[in-house]
Amino acid sequence: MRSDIALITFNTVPRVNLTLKYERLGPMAIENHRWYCEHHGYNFIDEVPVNPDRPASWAKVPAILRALEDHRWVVWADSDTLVFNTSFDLRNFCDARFDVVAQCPVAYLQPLGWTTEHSLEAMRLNTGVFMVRNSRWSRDLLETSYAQKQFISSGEVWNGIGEQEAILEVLRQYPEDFHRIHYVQNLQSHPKCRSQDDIFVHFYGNHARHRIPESECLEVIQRWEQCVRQRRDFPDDIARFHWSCIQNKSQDGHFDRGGPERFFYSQSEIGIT
Ligand SMILES: [Mn+2]
Repeated sequence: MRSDIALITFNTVPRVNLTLKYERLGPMAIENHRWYCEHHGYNFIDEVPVNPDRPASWAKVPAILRALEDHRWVVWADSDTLVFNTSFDLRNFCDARFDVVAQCPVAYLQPLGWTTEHSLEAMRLNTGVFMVRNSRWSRDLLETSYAQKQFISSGEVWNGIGEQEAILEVLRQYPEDFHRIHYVQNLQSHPKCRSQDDIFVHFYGNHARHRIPESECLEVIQRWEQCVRQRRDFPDDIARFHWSCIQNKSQDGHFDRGGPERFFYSQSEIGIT
């Protein structure tokens, strides 16, 4: 099938796998995105070569470059995102005056208490979901970012640092190019702040503190999986679902990245007391 747009989503279960995120949410996201692509006629790519010398998150950069060889626009969506607003056609965002389409960082982060200045300084581009036009500038951005080897982290558990920091660093060096990024309002949102029109919801983060018994997490996740299979709207317990995906299976606290407040939730939002 030929298409002007490709959407890429790649999931891999890490060798040291401490949460349900990549084993359960990842495959759900692949199925959900595949169906979204069929619905709108986008090419769907879910096989991506991984360079064993870097954390898997880096694989998005060469994968996008490869897909740009035969598409006018390439959409990247992480395997921790789900499409909620399936009727929205991403072609509405394809505007040749811009090279990158991204969620407006201020709209994304303000509900979480971030100031405008801090949002723009710290997260001018969130690479969880973004769109790239096939242009010389975009290819240069991706190639230069991939060469920023100082952002390659090591350690058996990924610390969340990687390709986004590399891309942000390159962007910071060329402020005169900021206008090439087209900020839109509803491309992706934090689960806590989702509005009706938001297309992707990003269930970001991992290694949250163990707070919900695993049997309860599995019950929540199974209900959500069923909605993906049956193409139904997702349930209302979005924060509890998020937590069920990102919390550590074990209580030992070895890779504990924090409790609910660290992820902008209250205890009651994730259904604990
Ligand atoms: Mn993500």
